[in-house]
Amino acid sequence: QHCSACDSPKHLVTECPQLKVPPILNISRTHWKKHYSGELDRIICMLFGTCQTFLLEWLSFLVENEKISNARHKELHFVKTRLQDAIRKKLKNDFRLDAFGSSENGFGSNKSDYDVFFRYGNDNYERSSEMQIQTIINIEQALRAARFSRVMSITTAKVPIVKFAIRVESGEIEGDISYYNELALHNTQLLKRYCSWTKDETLSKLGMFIKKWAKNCEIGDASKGSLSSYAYIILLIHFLQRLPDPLLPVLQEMGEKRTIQVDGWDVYFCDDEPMPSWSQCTLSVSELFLQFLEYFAKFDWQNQVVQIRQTNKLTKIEKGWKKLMCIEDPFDLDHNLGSGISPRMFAFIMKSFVTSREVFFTLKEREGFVRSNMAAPEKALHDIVIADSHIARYGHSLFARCRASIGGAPRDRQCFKCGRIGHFSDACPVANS
Ligand code: UPU
Ligand code: MG
Ligand code: ZN
Repeated sequence: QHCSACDSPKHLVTECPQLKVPPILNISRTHWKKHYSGELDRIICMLFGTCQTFLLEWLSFLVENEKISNARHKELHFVKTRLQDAIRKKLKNDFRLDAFGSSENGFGSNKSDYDVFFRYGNDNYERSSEMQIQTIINIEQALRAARFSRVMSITTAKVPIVKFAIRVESGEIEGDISYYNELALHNTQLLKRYCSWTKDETLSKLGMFIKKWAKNCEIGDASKGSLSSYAYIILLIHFLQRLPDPLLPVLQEMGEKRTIQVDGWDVYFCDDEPMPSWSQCTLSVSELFLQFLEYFAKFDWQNQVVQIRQTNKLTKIEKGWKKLMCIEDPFDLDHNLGSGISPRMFAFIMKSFVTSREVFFTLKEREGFVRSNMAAPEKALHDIVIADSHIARYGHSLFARCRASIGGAPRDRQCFKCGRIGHFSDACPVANS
């Protein structure tokens, strides 16, 4: 009798301590809401960069998640030009580059990577997998020759990419180039449109906070066996669509529905300007964050699929999906964003939801911090700076508490040299490049 999850001879998989998820405690929301939700709101806003922006530069050593700035957009544009120049030297054919992902979808920060999609100008170009890989290798050589740093192609992934880095004034920008990845352009536009449906950038704020929270808990990196940040955004949109007072509509069901085919999938969604005051939801960002954690801690993963394309529920039986976590891509309906999750990782992700919910719910008053003084406009600037740096530090200490109570993520499937999944250390492309 061996445990099929951790290989221990001492118990069966049903008893495996690594697969145990702690129980979900009942916590009174009223007390928390009255006394502490305002502080968490401030932490979330601050990471986003909308509180006291004139102070943020000074605080940037504490706050590193500001939403993408115009200066950053200019730098990204410069990188795109450099990429174009480099590739043009190597490839004879006409081509174009389009940015997608976090730099365009409303969930990007000044630290996000830069995702670029390469295609030949002639759209009828052959797209066989050999052709794809050859193109990726050509791009890799072009970037090496142009002295981009850390250039490396990953041709074994579902979507082959070339990774690169480049120095710019503000530091270093990392990026990925993929080939014929047109659906990603459409899901980028869909996410961006969802962002425009919430007031005060609520969706962007929450999404960026959740991405940061997931990275902090080591559950936000698909290359290391957990979920991509894109998957967390899909979880978030799903949750906001299903609140008693929904914060978001289901855009793929709205408007003058018609079919728009891309790569064999329907990429239609209602792209109209959002209706002001469409939502009746009055929950604050901190309440939404905690309910998000609770929703997925209690989610019926055994039977249900998380999806954002229809109001009706979707079951795993209907899809014929059997994985532990089923998260459907909004357009590529064959793509389960949770397909790479092992039983151990699943348990670890669930534990992160349950435990973080408790950490954030038991927000305690910070030492030496007087809440009533916070917003008073007559308060000296000096005091506001102190209060803001306290808030930022407090946010960090909460994240540290989450990490400490969850423990480290399972690493059993990872290469011990680079920490990624999909190969073992003797075949590590990072160590051998
Ligand atoms: O469409 C997807 N599906 C995914 O499962 C993951 C990502 N994406 C798109 O790539 C989506 O538009 C997202 O906002 C964007 C950026 O994702 P990121 O920063 O994780 O970079 C990805 C990279 C490393 O996984 O490979 C993408 O550049 C590319 N990738 C895809 O484009 C990976 C998986 C994939 N599609 O399905
Ligand atoms: Mg990205
Ligand atoms: Zn490796």
